Amino acid sequence: MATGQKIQTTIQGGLNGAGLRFGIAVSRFNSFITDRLLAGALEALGRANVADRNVNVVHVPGAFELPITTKKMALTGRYDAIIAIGCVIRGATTHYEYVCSETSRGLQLAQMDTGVPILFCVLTCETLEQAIDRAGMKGGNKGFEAGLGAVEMAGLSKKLWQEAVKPGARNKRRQK
Ligand code: INI
Repeated sequence: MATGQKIQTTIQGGLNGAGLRFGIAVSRFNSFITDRLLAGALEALGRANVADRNVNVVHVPGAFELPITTKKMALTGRYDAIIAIGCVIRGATTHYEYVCSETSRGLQLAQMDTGVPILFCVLTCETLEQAIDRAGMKGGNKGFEAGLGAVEMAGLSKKLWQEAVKPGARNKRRQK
């Protein structure tokens, strides 16, 4: 725009999680990987000033159980964002496809139904090596990325909610 006029408002979440509350649901299946993703997520939350007392970790058997668990967690109203951690690795049968598709579909439904952001930190890998790479090796740690994403989405959701309840509230406060 060459008009010199400011015609847009940018709204985004920050990376300071002080005062925000987080839930993490983590699957025991492939725990060699999910333990590392959990450690990465907790490290990210800590670096973002999230207090330990504001983080609850819930353990589930496998990725397939993440949707119902995160939905129940979201419905408590205690969390500003939730991280779903799992690791699905292709096996000899089609079981992998069912677990992957229902887990991703279920997590999307859970966040859409509840309005609470649910971060998708479920690795869907062809091999164990691919999973290891994404749990702290060559591919970084997807748990850490999900932790930062959760802080951003928690903050963004709060801002959008405030905006919906009281349009213009954020801008008025900023002008003071
Ligand atoms: N669960 C996983 O989290 N990862 C997998 O790789 C996996 N595979 O391959 O079977 C898996 N299966 C278990 C599933 O998530 C449920 O816990 C189980 O079917 C009981 O509902």
